[in-house]
Amino acid sequence: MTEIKPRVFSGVQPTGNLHLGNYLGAIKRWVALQASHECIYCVVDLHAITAQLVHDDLPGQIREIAAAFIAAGIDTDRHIVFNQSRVSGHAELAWIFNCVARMGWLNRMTQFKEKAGKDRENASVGLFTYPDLMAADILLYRATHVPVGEDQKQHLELTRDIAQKFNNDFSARIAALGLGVPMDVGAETVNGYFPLTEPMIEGPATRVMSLRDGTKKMSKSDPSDLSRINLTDDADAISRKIRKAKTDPDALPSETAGLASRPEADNLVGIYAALADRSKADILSEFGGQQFSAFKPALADLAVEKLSPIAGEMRRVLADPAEVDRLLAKGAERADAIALPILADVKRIVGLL
Ligand code: AQP
Repeated sequence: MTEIKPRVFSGVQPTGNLHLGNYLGAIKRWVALQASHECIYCVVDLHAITAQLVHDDLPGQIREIAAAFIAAGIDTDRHIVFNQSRVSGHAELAWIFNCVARMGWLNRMTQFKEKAGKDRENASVGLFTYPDLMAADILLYRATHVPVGEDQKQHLELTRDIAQKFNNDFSARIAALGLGVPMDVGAETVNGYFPLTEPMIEGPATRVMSLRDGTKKMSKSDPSDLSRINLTDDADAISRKIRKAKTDPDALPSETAGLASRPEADNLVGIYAALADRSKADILSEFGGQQFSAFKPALADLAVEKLSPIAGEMRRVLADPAEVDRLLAKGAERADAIALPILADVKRIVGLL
C-alpha cells in the first residue's frame, strides 16, 4: 500500500497577458499555500497549443509565466515550478485517461463549448480532450488539493470522475498489486489508487469579471485591453483602467446583500477585498454609502501598491532568461522524480507493464 501525501498542484497556460483574475483566483492563493503544503506549480504549455497551435514566442511566454510565479512569491527551492512539456508523464497519463473518460462527459464541458464557439467541427481534438490532460496533470502527482478559479470547477469534477472510474474499474488489480489506499467515499471506505482531489475555490475573487462588462470573466483573450489589468501594467495603466471601469450610478451599499444584481460593483468590491486580504463585508463597512468617484481612486492606489512590486520583480527575473530556463529544468527534474513511480504503478495497474 502506498500512502497519499497531501499535495497541491495547479497551473497557468502560457497564453500571454497574465491578468488580475489569474493572480487573485490562483497565483496569490498558491503563495499562501506554500506554508502548509508541498506544492507543484506548472506552466501548462501543452494546454496552450490546444486553442492555437502556432504562437509567436512560446518559450518567451513560458518564461514570463514562470517569472510571474517567482515574482508573486513562489519559492522555487522549497516547491516545484516547471513547464509541463518537460515531463512526458503528463502526455502519457492523459492518453490513458482519454481511454477512461467517456465522450458524454467531455461533451458536457462548458469551456470547450465557449472556446470552440460555433465552429466546433474545426476545433482541435486537443481542445476537446483538454480536461483529460488537466486530470493527468493533477493525478500524475496524486495531488490532493487544487487551488483554481471558479471557471475550472467543472474540469475538477471531471478529474474526480476519472479518478473514481479508474479506481472502480481497476479495484481488483489495485488490491492484487498492493497499491490500494483506503478512501472514504460517502458512507463507504473503498481501496483506490488515485485520490479524489479537492478543489480549493475560495475567497472573494474566485471569478474576477471584465472591467468593461461585469457579466463576463476577465480573460487573457478578451480583445479589449481595458477589460483586464495585466500583471505587467504600470501604475498609470492600472489607475486608468480602474477609472474607466464600467459601474452603475448608485453609491456602494453597506452590506453584501446590496451587491446582488450589481455585477460591476460586486466585482470591484471583490477585487478590493482580495487585494487587501479582507472580506467584502468588511470593505463595505468602510466604503458603504460612498460613490465610485471615491472608491475607484482607493482601489487604484491599493492595486498599484500590491501589483507594481510584482511587475518590477518580473522584469528583474526576466532579465536573465537563462536562469529562468535553469530553474524550470531543475523543477522538471524534481517533478519527474515524483511522477515516474506513479506512472509505473498506473501502467502496472492497467496491464501495460
Ligand atoms: N477571471 C478570473 N477570475 C479568477 N480566476 C481566474 N482564472 C482565470 N481567469 C480568472 C484562473 O487562473 C488560473 C489559470 O488560468 P489559465 O490561464 O490556465 O486558463 P484560463 O482560465 O483559460 O484563463 P483566461 O484568462 O480565461 O484565458 P483565455 O482567455 O485564454 O480563456 C486558473 O486557476 C483559472 O481558474
